[in-house]
Amino acid sequence: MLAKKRPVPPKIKKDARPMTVQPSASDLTASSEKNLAAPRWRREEVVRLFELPFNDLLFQAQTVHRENFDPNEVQVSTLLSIKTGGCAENCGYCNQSAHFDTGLDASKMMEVERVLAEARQAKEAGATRYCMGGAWRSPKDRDMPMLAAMVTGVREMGMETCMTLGMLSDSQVATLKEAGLDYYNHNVDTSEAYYDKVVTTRTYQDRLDTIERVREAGIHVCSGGIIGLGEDEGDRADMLMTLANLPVPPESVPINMLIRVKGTPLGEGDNVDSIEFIKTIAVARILMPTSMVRLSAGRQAMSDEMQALCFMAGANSIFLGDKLLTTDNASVSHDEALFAKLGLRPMPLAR
Ligand code: SAM
Ligand code: DTB
Ligand code: SF4
Repeated sequence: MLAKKRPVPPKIKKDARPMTVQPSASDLTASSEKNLAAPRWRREEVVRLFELPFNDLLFQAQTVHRENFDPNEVQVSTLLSIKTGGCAENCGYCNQSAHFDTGLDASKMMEVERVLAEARQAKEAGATRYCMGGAWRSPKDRDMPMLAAMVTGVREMGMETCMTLGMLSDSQVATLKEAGLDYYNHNVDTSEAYYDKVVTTRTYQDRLDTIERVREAGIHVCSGGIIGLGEDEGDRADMLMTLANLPVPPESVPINMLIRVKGTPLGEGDNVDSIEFIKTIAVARILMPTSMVRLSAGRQAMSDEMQALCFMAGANSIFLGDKLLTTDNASVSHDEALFAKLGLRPMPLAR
């Protein structure tokens, strides 16, 4: 279990506004109108950040981070695949697409009680948010009562709830909101220009439409992307700009390093450059000062030093648990040792 004992926290200006003001959900209407005239971030500003010398970029990101968060606290989420494989979409990175033969065993949706038993264990291990993922293009309406029961049950344990189920209709969003869903994960994954190199069974606009639906229903948005799809720095800049210029930026921004899965179109290729990955985290932190930036998939292949630099660059959330959805994560015992070495503490729940 991750140590929860907290020394006296350093003085953080909790009420300090970020250098670039990020609106709250209640500012939505006013800021959307403003945004029509002027996006929060212009492309040349974002490109300039990527072009900064590494030390300057990291210093700026760490400064923004300290203005908004306790730099030694990391939010801890745990993932569970509640419906695995057989997905109708053709995302070129994914183990769970029915379009590729990766050797993964597909399975039906898990029973509610089994999900709740797993969630209980995650809570004991130190998670404050439980993220349930379903390999769907979109869930069926007949699945919704069970999904709602999972949300309610996890919430009753005192954890935040997150789901990622693909595209949602208005009524499905309403059902999840009513059940008490705190976050919905729906990644844009890359830039709009690069999107059809990665997936062709849906459009970028489909993604943005679901994000907007979730936001309008008052559910917090979790949206980020993957580094290592063959995109270039310009695509990374565009992806982060898309997120940061949403009427309200996502409260959670997962940055995944591609896990190459054999049998997928992206199964073979060069490793992502570590410095490029860390720079992407830093730019995400600067563009979205008050969001949780999650160092997501790929940590099992990262050295402790690389993860330390990601935390320095402003990452302040991880997935804890030996498994992500279908692939291996860094082990819980390794993460406990890493937290101890770096003096990191799990972030307490705000509720
Ligand atoms: N089907 C839903 C969807 O696409 O939103 C939910 C599950 S999907 C697995 C959630 C996210 O996991 C993807 O958007 C992608 O960012 C990330 N992901 C999936 N496979 C990955 C991989 N091999 N490496 C890194 N990230 C991955
Ligand atoms: C996110 O951005 N990353 C998580 C979560 N959101 C759902 C998923 C990572 C999946 C990695 C591949 C797998 O385990 O199947
Ligand atoms: Fe399906 Fe999601 Fe995998 Fe795409 S990323 S194939 S939508 S499970």
